[in-house]
Amino acid sequence: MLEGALQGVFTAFKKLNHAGPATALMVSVLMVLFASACSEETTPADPVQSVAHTYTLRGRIVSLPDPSNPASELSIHHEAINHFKSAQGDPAPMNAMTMPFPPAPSVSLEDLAVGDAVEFVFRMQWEPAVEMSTTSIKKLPADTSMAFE
Ligand SMILES: [Cu+2]
Repeated sequence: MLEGALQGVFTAFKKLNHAGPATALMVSVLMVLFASACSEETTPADPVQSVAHTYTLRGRIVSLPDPSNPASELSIHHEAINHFKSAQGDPAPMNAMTMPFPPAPSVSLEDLAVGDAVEFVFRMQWEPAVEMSTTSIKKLPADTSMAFE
């Protein structure tokens, strides 16, 4: 899905480079529409726009980064994300699943353990480059149960 979205953008930019003024104008108009439909962070003056969506999610920690193992990572079994959006801003609901949630450098995982129920903020950036980051995370009460449990 990510690759498809990126492909579309690259194709659009390629066309933009070789197109005449009318087409370039049309593409600009489309990009403005796209930006306004697609929320939180946009920088309209920039030819390569930033497109990102932020979600507050719940899940259970499956693994934590281990400094002695570079391949280790924060992964979380997250609840379904029914309001997840594609790069174009279209609904792209995600089922509950375990996946990596790379923490932003400012985020501390110190108090967390595998099996903890957590609430966390996930930022999905699509443009100018695909980038996923967990911008905050907090432990929920031990008796919290998830929708998938
Ligand atoms: Cu997922």
